[in-house]
Amino acid sequence: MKNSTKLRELLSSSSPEMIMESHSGLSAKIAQETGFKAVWASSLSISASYGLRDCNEASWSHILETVEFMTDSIDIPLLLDADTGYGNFNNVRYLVKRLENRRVGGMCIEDKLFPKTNSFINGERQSLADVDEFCGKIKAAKDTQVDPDFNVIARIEALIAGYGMDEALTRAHKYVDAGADALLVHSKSNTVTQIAEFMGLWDQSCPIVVVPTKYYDTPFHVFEDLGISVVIWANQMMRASITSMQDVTRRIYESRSISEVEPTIVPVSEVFRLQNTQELLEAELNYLQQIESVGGIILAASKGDDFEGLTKDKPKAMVSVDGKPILSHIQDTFNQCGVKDITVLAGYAHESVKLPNIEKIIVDDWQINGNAWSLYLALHKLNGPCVISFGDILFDKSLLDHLLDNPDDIVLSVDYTWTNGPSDRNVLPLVQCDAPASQMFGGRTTSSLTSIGYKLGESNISGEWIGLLKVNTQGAKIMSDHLKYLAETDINSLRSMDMVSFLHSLSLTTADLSVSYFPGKWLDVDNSNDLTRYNSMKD
Ligand code: SPV
Ligand code: MG
Repeated sequence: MKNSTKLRELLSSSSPEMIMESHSGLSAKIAQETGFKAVWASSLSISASYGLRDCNEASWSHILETVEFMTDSIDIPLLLDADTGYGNFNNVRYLVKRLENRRVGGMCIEDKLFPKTNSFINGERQSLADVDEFCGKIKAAKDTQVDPDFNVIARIEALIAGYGMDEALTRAHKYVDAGADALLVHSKSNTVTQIAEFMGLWDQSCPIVVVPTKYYDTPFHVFEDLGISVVIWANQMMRASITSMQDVTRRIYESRSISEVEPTIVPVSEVFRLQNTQELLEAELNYLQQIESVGGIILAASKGDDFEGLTKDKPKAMVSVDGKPILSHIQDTFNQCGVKDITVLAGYAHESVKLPNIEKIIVDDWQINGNAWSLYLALHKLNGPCVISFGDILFDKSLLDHLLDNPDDIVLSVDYTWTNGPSDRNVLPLVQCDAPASQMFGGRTTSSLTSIGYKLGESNISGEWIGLLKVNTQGAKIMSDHLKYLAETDINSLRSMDMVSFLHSLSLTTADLSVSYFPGKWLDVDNSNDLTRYNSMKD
């Protein structure tokens, strides 16, 4: 049903209906959720929300813009408080067109002069519009509307301006004759008596709307007894928000903290709900190119025996390098490359592995279990694109970018300049590949892995695996299937297996492994010498 028709039904219903003030998309939505069947776009409230006075300081196009946000956020009809129509009959005609285009159910125009002033500010000193001129506006509005159900409500200010009951009644009849669909009879009396008197004299030739801002303690049944059609609660949302904003800002100012107010205000999630954020998230799935999120698994269970006192109460992954733990460096590099969902396998002194935004899986018996076992414990995380890293390496972001750019299923980061590494290292995970890296610009940066191990013949070594690899969805499946296979066939050997042996076993059975060649720019942090080396590398 059209908004205009819905509003028309409210105006003509046999018992009084309520319309709630709103002044923004948000407040309109709240009114609708509460159960109100229509909203009053109040000039006072909209002006106040702009920080302006209610005397046409806000231009009519400002008002219409707000109205547009309001109608967009609700399905119930909006009745616009259109002041005097923002000019003469011609402005009214233009206004009606614009309102119809915006699915506004109706407008209320008041018989005062432009620019008008709010009725409660020296109301008795305000001049009324000439009756015939105002009837011309009503006629112009009715002649302009295309939708026969669009509602034009004429507002009578005679009682407020001190012109008396006769004037109010005369105007009421003339406005009905001019085509008004309903009349808003305004009163600033503290009691309903003035309205009651009017209703006693009124011939019921059209619906009557009231705004009991000043006679607020009138019981609702009185409106019913008087034959009122619609009661507008004209400004309570705006006034309530002022009370609330004043209270909350004062408390924050005085306590210099937001902790006291936090439990008294809605959570941010409620704001998101009112904004219908969920709909956007769902639409994004439909319309935005989906970037697969890449997970990160960091194998950091071991102690690191060569750090002496440094690993007394924490694993080597938590040893500080350049002011923060190695693990934080890895996390930062992961994050910079878009790897956000990070899981750490912690064993030795696992309680010391505390970093924000990292999920921790605890590896029991870390002394006897190898890091392939750690990976097995993280099987549920190996269900899509993923980067797997040792917890004791530092590497440049460009290295990870390069790795992630490789589309192959399982790709190992390999340093082809491995012979330049520190000479005090003994067992290195070396790889042999189909083709060596080319150091020429634009040359070979990837190859297929043929063998991985600690003891490869000196010849044909293509490089050193640095302890970093990535899998795509297919690679993750291949890898987790192999882990499951090992667990089923020989769980004890899986328990003691390290990653190099695991990758070797993987390469022998199912998978094609690739390498992403890279020259240096990483460091295996195994002892205090490496820490010194890191610092000198930096300098
Ligand atoms: C409004 O809400 O802006 C009105 C009603 O026009 S009143 O403020 O009572 O005049
Ligand atoms: Mg108003």
